[in-house]
Amino acid sequence: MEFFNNRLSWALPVFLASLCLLLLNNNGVQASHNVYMHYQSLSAVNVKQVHRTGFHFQPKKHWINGSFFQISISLSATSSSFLYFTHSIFFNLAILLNLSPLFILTGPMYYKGVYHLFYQYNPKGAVWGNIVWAHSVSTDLINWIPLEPAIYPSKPFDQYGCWSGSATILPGNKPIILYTGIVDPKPAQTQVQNYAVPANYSDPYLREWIKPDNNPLVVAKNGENSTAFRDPTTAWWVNGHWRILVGSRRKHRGMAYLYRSRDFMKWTKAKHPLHSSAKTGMWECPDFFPVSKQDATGLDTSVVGENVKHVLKVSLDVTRFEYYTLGTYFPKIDRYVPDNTSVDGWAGLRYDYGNFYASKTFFDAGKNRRILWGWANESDTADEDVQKGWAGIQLIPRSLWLDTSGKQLLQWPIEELETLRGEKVQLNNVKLNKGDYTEVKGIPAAQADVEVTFSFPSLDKVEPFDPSWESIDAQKLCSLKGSTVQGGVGPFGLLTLASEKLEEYTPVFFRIFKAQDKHRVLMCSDATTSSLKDGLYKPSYAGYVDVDLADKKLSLRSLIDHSVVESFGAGGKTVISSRVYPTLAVFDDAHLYAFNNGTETVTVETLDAWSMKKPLMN
Ligand code: DQQ
Repeated sequence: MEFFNNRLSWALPVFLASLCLLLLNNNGVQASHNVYMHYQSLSAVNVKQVHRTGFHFQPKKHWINGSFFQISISLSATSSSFLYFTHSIFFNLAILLNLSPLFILTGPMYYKGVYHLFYQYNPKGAVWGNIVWAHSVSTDLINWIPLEPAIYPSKPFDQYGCWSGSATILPGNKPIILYTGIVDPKPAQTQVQNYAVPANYSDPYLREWIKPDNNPLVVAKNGENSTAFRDPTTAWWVNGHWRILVGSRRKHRGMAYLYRSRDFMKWTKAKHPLHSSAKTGMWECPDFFPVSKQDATGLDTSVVGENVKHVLKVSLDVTRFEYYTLGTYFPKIDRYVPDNTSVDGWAGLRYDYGNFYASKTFFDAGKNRRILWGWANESDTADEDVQKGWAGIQLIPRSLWLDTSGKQLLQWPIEELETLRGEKVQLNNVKLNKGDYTEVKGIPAAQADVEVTFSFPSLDKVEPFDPSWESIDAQKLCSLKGSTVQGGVGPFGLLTLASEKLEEYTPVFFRIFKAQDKHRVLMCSDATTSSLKDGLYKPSYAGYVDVDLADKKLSLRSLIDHSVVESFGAGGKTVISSRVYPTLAVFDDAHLYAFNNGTETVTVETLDAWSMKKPLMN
C-alpha cells in the first residue's frame, strides 16, 4: 500500500497511516502499491521531456518501481568447462566438508563483468500494474542497454504477478533468481517464492530465463500471512546451508522469516525469524549483508566472523521509508542482534532521509565493493504521471561501507559517475555574510555534480537546541527552520534548481545547534519552494549528521538532475534525495547558488561543479 506515495499533503498521510493500521488490525489484505485500474494499461502517447533525468536511470517510458537486484557475472569466455568442472567439485566438497563455497565465487570469474539490472516495470502504463521484471545490462553501472523482460507472469505460480526478489550466484558462476509470484487474483494476492534460471549460461547477457515446473519453492504456512509474504533476499551460505529471508509481518510486528536449504530447492523455515520488530508493520525488501570492521572493502554476502558487522535493512510499507540497524549475526543459532547504539524501529538510521525505497545492495566482486541502489518514486500525482508518460527513477548506485565509529554506514556515488563529468567551474575562498548568496556560473545547472566545502570561524554563534525538539523528527524541525529562517551558524548551503529571481529553488543546507552536551547538525533538502506548481508533495526532508566539527568545516555533494536532487552530507554520513518539478528553473533557465542565512560568516573554501553528460540510457 503505497499510502504515502510522496504525493499527498502531510494531513492525508497521517489519516491514511491510521487507516493502514486499521486494515492491518483487521488482517486486511496487503497490496503493495496504489492501484489505478483505469490507468494501468493506458499506454503513453507522448513522453514529456521536461523533468526526465539526464543521468539517473530510467526506462524510455512508463512506470518503474524498486526492488531491483543487480548481479555481475563474467563476460569472458573463461566459464570454460574446466573451471565449471573444478568449481562444481569444490562446491560438492564444500558441502561434504561443511565449508563455505564462498571462496569459489570470488576471483577471476568476475573479470570483465556485466552488471544486470532487473526492475519492476509496467510495460503498459505509467502507474503501477502489469508488473514484469524488465532487464537492462551495463559494463559500468552508468550506461545501460535494454533487453527483453526477463520474467513475466505466465505460469500458475506467478500468473497474477512477478514481484520483487534477488539473485544469488551459485558455485560455478551460475546465477539464480528468487522472486515473489502472485498466485490468485486480487484482492487475495497470495504470495509464493519462485525461482528462475538462465536458459543459456554462455550468454553473457542472460537474455532468457526459465521458470521450472517445480515452483513454487516456498509457500506460507502455519499461521504466516500469505498476503504479506514477499521479496526473498540474496542467499548466503554458512555452516552447510543456504539461507534466505522473506519479508512479512505478524499483526503489526514486522519480520524477516528465515529459510534454510542445502540444495537451494528444498527450503525449511527456521523456528524463529532472523529478526522482527514491534509496531513496524510489513517489512518489504529486507536486505542482510556483512560489512568489514577494518576498511571500506565490500564483502560477499556469505562472509561471517569476528571482522565483520552485519546490516539488516527493511523497507516499511506503512510509511514507505526504510531503516537499517548494525549488529551481530550469530550463525550457529541464526539470530541477528542489533547493537545497542542502533535504534531498531521508526527512528532507526536511514540510508536516505528523502525519497528512497525498496533498495537493495549487492557485492561487486569485480571491484570488491558493496553497492547500494534505491528507487525514487514521483512526488506529483498519478494523473500527472499519466500525462508525463513515465514514473519512477533509480538513484545513483552508491558504494557503502562502515564508518570508523562503527555506528553508521557511509555512502558515496560510485566512482564511474565521474566519467560523465564535463566542463568544470570552481569557486575558492568566497565569504558569505548573513543574507549573501553567490551564483555558480558557467555550467548548465539543471544537470550537474557539485562538491563544496564550507568553513566557519567559530561555533560561538550557534543557536540553542530546544529540548522540546527531541520529540519531533528532523524533517519537522527543518520545516520549522527553513533556509530563509535566520540562524547562528547556518542555514548555509546550496540553492539548487533555482530560477533567476528565486521564485523557485530547492535548498540543500546545514544548520548547527547546541544541545546540552553536544552540537547537533541538521541537514535539509527542502522541496517547499521547489515549484510554483500546486498539488505536488513538497516535503522538507532532513536528517541529523553525526560529524565531528573540530575542523569547523562541513562538506556537501549534490547530484542535480532536472527533477531530482541527491545530496551527500559530510562525506556520505547523511544522504537526502528530493524529487522536484520546477516550472521556471528548467533546462538552461536553471541556476545554482551558494548561500548563507546565519549571522556567522561562512566561507566557501572550495566549490567544484561539473556539467554532466548524458550516458547511454536504455
Ligand atoms: N513492490 C513489489 C513488491 C515489493 C514492493 C511489487 C516494493 O514485491 O514489496 O511491485 O516497492
